Amino acid sequence: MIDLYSANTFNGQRVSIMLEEVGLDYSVHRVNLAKGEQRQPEFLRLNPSGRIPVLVDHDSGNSDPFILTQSVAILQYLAEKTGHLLPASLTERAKVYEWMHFYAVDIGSVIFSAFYLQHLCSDKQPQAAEELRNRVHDLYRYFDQQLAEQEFLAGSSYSIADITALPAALTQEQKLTDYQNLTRWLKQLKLRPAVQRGMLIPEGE
Ligand SMILES: N[C@@H](CCC(=O)N[C@@H](CS)C(=O)NCC(=O)O)C(=O)O
Repeated sequence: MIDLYSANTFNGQRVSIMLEEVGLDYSVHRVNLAKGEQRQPEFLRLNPSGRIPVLVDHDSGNSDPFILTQSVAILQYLAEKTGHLLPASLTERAKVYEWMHFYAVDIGSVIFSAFYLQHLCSDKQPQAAEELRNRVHDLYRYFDQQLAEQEFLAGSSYSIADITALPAALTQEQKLTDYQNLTRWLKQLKLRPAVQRGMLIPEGE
């Protein structure tokens, strides 16, 4: 059995899409970020950095429940645990990791920095936030080029690289229409039942 502590954000949705794709049994615990539940002592015992998502695997083979944070590491763990959504060959897997890191580091962290500058920091800097959002938009060009040559981000198979990129790109869909291949990929992936379910988990936020 798996416990997922999550909220309706890109990082949380990655993991819920993955759990829906691989079909493992799991329970969802919604963490209300607006109410600061991520800073409560019981949550900090799971993740001292006070952030979702957190996965607790009671069937890892270890004697204690196995606690894992960082959405991309969780996707990798679940792919290895189940044998799904990660290619068998070393070089094909390496391409999956290349696109996962491109997205999570170069795009995901910049999206967060823009949000921080616009909404969270005490001296708000909307112009700097806008520049970062433009940078993100430019970086999507490389995803578009990649998807012109192959069906999925890291090759001919759907993988955890696609799941890493999907939630944030889906919410930006209307702004990405000049990227035709990315748009084709988004339309294709949002038809997947596991993606549709995962994007709505946890309910209520
Ligand atoms: N790199 C981490 C980022 C986790 C993260 O920033 N989570 C956010 C929600 S998307 C959070 O819990 N923020 C709460 C806070 O900072 O108080 C991951 O991929 O899991």
